[in-house]
Order: sequence, then C-alpha cells, then structure tokens
Amino acid sequence: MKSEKILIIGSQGQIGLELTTELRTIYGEDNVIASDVKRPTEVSGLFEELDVMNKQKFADILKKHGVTQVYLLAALLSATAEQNPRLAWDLNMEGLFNVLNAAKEGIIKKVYWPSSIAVFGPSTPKKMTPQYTIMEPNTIYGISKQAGERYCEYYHQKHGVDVRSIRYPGLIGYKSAPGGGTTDYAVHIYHEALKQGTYECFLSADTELPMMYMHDALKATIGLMESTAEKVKIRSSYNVAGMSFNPQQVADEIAKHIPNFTVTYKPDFRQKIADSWPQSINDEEARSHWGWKPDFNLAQMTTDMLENLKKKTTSV
Ligand code: AKB
Repeated sequence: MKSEKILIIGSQGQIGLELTTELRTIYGEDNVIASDVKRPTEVSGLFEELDVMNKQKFADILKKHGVTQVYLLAALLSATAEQNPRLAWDLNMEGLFNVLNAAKEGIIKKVYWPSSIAVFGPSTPKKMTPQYTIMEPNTIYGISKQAGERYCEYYHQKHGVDVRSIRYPGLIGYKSAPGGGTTDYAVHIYHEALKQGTYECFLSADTELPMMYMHDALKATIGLMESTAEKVKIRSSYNVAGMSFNPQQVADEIAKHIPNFTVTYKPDFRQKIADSWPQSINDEEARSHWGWKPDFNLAQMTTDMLENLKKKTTSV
C-alpha cells in the first residue's frame, strides 16, 4: 500500500465520484478523504464537508488527516459559469490559490488540478489543436481555466510546487451525472435513448467536439499523477485526446443498438460556447512525455455505456 493521504475536493461531482472509488482501490479506503460543500445523504468512507474557499477549514482538514496530495475538482463548468460569472471566477480561482499556497508552504507534496479544452477560443485552430497555440477563450470558465494554468506553471517555476494538470475534453460515463457543462448532452443522450427512445439535443447535429470516456479520463489523471516528476515536463496543463464526434454521429452509433432512436435539435446558448472550442486535439506531448494512450473509441464507448446503463436500471 502506498503511504499517501489524499484529499479529493469536489468528490460528489462527475469526476470526483469515480476518482474517489478508483483512488481508494489503489491507496486504501483510509487514505482517501472525500470532501464537498455538502455532505451527501449516503456517505461511504472518510468524508469532510469543505468549501475550498474557506481557507481555515481547508488548513484544519489538511492537518487533521496529514494530507500529502490534493485533487482539486471543485469548479463551476462552462454553462453554469456563464449564468453566474462572479461565483465561477471566485470558486475557480480562490480554491486553486488556497491549494497552491498549501503546496508552496510544504504542507502538501502534490496537487492535481483539472483544466479544460475551454482554454481555447474562436481564434484557435479547430482541427488537431496543438498543445501550444493561440489561446483567446471567450467564456468565463475558459478564462478562469487559462488563468489557472498560468498560475500552476508559475507556482511550479517560482516555488517548486509539484502541480499536474490535464485539459479535459467532454467526459462521458454511466456512474455519475455531468454538472453544468456544454458537453453534457453526450451523457444525457444515452440515458434518454434507453428511457424514451428519443432525445432533444441543445447543440446542432454537426457540432463536433473532443470527448473522452470516463475510463480513459481516470486512466489519464492517475497516469499523470503517478508519473515520475521528470516525465511531467508541462506544468500548465496537458492536451489529452480520446475521440471526437458530433451529436449526429453519437446518435447514429446509438441507433445501431436501439434502431428506433430519434434525435431532434434545438440549439440554445451552449451552441455559442461549443462553437468557440476545438473539434479535435493533438496530444503528442502527453503521449511522448508520460505514455498517455486512450482505450475507447465512439463505438466501444457506446456499447459499454448502453450495457452498463441497462444493468443499472434493471438492478434498481
Ligand atoms: C464543459 O462542457 O464545460 C466541460 C469541459 C469541456 O470542460 N465538460
């Protein structure tokens, strides 16, 4: 068993729920502390109620458990952030400062902080977007993630902080629900296909975006965190790619399993956000620096999603 004490901030979110389980398998139940702003009704394992903007409470929890690593997953995502820009900025930035400062003071040894493809903007090349390119995000979420990336690199260079990060594409999984992103349709579509046989999509049929199955997102996150420090040459955030598709393509793939499945399209404010993002990602640095490689493509993910969602409904 590895001797680490890990604190997950935002453990009830889409990534947090699955990452907590995965890290407990690797590090042991007693070495992974889940935390979130509200205590969930059912708690399994160590849990702390924590608003990461509360510096004192955060410091108390680090001390109480002797925390060595923090995964900071609390954030407002793109769509919710546009509805509440001030809160998005405060939460996305203030939380990061508190965690980076704890690492700077030597209280914790390693930090994971997620960035996003939202750091790119309308002037970024859309196809196979490289690691280093024009970055002029025009959403509050993207602006906060870009500023966060600069802070991570700064804290690493200036204070030697061991901070690691990935620019997540849209994430798709069957165990947890997405929470206010522009890519959320790619999860809802599977649920609705099974429940109703039809889905109304808030993006247009040809809106292509980079996406990733949760299995691969966990693999990338833990793979990066477990790499030796020398291999982690980028301390802002790494491009990682899984697959790219548009709503029509995922609908066609689902229709191979559910032949009568139909989708209608009613783009809303999220269309503009999606249109500002890349369509596909070049992740050659992540591949060559620390050996990143995804396991799932659209067809494999669709089979796995539908099988597991069906199992979940029949076992309830
Ligand atoms: C969102 O849609 O906001 C997120 C993201 C791409 O970071 N899923």
